[in-house]
Amino acid sequence: MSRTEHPLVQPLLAGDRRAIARAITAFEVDAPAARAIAAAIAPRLGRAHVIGITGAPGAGKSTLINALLGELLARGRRIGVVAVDPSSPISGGAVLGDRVRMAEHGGHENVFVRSVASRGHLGGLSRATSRMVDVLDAAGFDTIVVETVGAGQSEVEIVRVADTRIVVCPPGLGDDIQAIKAGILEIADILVVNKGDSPLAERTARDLKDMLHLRRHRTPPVKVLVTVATTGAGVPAVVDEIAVHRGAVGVGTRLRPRGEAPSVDEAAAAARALAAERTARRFLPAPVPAGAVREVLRVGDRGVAGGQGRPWRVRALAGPPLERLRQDLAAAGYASPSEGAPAWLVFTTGEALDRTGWLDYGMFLQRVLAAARARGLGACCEGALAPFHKTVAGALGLDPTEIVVCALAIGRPDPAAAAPSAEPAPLEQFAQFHGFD
Ligand SMILES: Nc1nc2c(ncn2[C@@H]2O[C@H](COP(=O)(O)OP(=O)(O)OP(=O)(O)O)[C@@H](O)[C@H]2O)c(=O)[nH]1
Ligand SMILES: [Mg+2]
Repeated sequence: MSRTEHPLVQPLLAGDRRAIARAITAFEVDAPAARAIAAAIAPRLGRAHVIGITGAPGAGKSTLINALLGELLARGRRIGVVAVDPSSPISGGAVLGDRVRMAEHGGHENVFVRSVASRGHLGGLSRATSRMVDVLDAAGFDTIVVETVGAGQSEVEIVRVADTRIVVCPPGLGDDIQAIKAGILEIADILVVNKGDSPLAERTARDLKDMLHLRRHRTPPVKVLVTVATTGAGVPAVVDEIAVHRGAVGVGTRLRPRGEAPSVDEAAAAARALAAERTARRFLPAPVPAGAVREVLRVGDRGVAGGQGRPWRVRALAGPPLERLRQDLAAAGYASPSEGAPAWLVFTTGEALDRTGWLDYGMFLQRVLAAARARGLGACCEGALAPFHKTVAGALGLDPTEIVVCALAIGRPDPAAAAPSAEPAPLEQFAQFHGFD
């Protein structure tokens, strides 16, 4: 590999606008230079706070961003904007529209606005957007705003890229709200009802607040704010709330291993993860953050009926303690079905379990598995560990009453080595139906 740095890198890091624009274009068209630039700026990333703004077409996202720019500039920020244009034939004018709507501050030396088409990214829009955010981050913008239309894939992208997600809702009647609820409401860290000058706005805000009650508790709690983007009314409160959220979650979400990203909608993600269940056989060396393990175990433990005891004990191992256990097990003749996992969860029980106890234990394990997968972690069940009880007990200093159940090897799965999914059995083999039509 050449050691010469790409000529765009230094000017880009110095904030040169032409260099920024050219680097973004390189990522947009996936030019050969993109890789070299990405590698050179990688160590400089993670300082910017990324705000994702999504919502229905015409909700006023671009107008709101323009108003936010004014407020953020007044607070001394340097802001980069990436507006993803769906580039459908219908909204073919959107790029121009965005430019006009953000033109007020677009020329300010502390603002850089770039519209990008959502089509034609060889490496995928999500990656391209993420890289454009990287360019702006490396160039020293402390706040980066990404606008996408809330339809299909784009909200997923915003979840990955943004530290703080704002969903902009137009005022509407009940049915519109239901449509919002079905999709993008779940991802919001802050909900903004824009077009507050409409008589329906307050009502919409109330409906949204009611809906939030049905949702899982979030920290910080999701606020519903009303704005008139065209006049700037309510915008300072949005910027205040953005600061609160930033304080709670920090910056650089897109750069963290997926396991550490804030969970979006735990239940839905867990369900999807279950459906995509594959056993991981080999793992990448990336460590699993302790916070991710804690959350996975908390999710697993949830759903226990009130008052019920917990038959499970878990030892989470990484680094040298895990290495020692592995060595002891290998010496005792244990052949692990997994390779290179950066963490193990060793499950034990301190009780003689009856049938109900084992059912509970199995369901607990399944929840842990689903939670791990929902966080982008792969898992491999070390189901044959029980006969090596003595070795494990010795290595971990288990209580004399404790019995080894199994272990889960977890980590970032090596995609090249996933176990083939099991052939689905014909339903008749295990299920009978009685009394159906
Ligand atoms: N009355 C009123 N009109 C607004 C407000 N905010 C935006 N608009 C208008 O709504 C229209 C759409 O605004 P945009 O900012 O382009 O909306 P958008 O969500 O970015 O639209 P797309 O990017 O095409 O999805 C424009 O005509 C704006 O002037 C507001 O608070 N009140
Ligand atoms: Mg727009």
